[in-house]
Amino acid sequence: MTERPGSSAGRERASLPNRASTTVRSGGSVDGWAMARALSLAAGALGRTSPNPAVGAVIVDGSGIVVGEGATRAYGQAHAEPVALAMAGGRARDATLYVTLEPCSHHGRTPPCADAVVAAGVTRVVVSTLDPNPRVAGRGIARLREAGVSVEVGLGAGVARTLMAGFATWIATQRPHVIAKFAASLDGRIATRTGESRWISGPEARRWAHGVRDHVDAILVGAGTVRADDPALTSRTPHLGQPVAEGEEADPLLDRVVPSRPAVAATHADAARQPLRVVLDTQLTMPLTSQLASGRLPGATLVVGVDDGTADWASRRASLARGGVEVASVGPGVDGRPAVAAVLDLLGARGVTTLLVEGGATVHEAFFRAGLVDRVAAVLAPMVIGGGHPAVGTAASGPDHLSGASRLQGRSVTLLGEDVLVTGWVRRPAWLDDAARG
Ligand code: AOF
Ligand code: ZN
Repeated sequence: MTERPGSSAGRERASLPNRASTTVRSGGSVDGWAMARALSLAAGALGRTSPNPAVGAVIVDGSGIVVGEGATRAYGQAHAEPVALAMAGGRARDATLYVTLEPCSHHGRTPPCADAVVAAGVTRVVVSTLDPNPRVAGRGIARLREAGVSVEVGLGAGVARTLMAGFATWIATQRPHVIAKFAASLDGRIATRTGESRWISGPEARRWAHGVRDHVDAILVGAGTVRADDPALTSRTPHLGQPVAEGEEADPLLDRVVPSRPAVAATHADAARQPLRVVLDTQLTMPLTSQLASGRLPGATLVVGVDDGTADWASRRASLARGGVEVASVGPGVDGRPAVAAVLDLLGARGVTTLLVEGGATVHEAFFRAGLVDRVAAVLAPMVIGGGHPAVGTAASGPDHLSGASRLQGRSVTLLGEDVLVTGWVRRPAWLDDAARG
């Protein structure tokens, strides 16, 4: 199954309004645009389903009419298929289901989707990718085939897997997928020597950054960043870019593919959710007057320190707790700060599948040094500061040799206004490149 290059007709269809019974007009393969729509729905649910993967499903009847569609709901609630099947009702009989992940075969928090698909009389299922969850891993497809349903696997697999990189990492390691993000000058600085940082990147890049926050599960910064910038770490610009068009690459890190939320938000009880905010603060010395400690922000804040057993630490913990901040302790790393691997274990146990690390330099360095960065998103602004604070580490830290540098694979370069966004993988999950099986 191949994906055709995006056409204007494909784009138009892929952005059809979120309602059933939309007639296919002309040209293009039904498979192509229907799966593009399913991928758009999946992308729209990112950040609202964890630790469940965000999946999209579209049901098309024999005359090419969309009779149902849906995306995974919040964790513990419906998977994508039952949402689409409920919309289709009796019109699912003899129809084709397009779904970005293999329908599940297990009794989890919800009954097996594969059984619901069979019971509804769907006769053909087009799946982007198998489920990396070992409880499913091909069994959903086997179950469909045993029931006489025709199943094809692989359409849109690259896109679907990129959208599910966080889930795949979490299911394999019980830790989140880590994206290190920073905005720097061309000489790699995030502030002048006096600490001035507003603004190095332009409005488009800042808007993009809010869009990324909207589909990660958690954002992490160090206490130094809280002191220097007093950030809110909320997502305030959820509407970015275009829906996924037929044949187009979709990537949650790239502006143009983050779909507008409204069509999907209507299906989500927690549409207004915010990512978990995480602060690494060894001694809990972040200001109680900071926005993050104020208790006035939507969503939750978690401060992770290293409990030294002193009454001081306990009393600072109590002060933070009074502002509605949760405090956790993990063991120290070599530098006495919270061991970042332990932080990932803690977040993974809370169902965080994708973590956006926003700095500052010490925190970034800790994640790079521990080899725990999966992906980098660097915004480079067309200016040279000529000194000041580096984005990662210090002039005195870091590897002795370039062989110790984190080189990026699978790079993408995108213009964001006057700035350049460079993304790439430091550790590319093997799952992304597995040949689609089926
Ligand atoms: C699907 N469709 O939309 C999603 C699936 O605990 P449960 O019942 O919610 O099951 C969670 C698992 O189901 C999850 O780990 C993944 O394997 C699969 N997710 N499956 O058929 C969906 N989100
Ligand atoms: Zn399911």
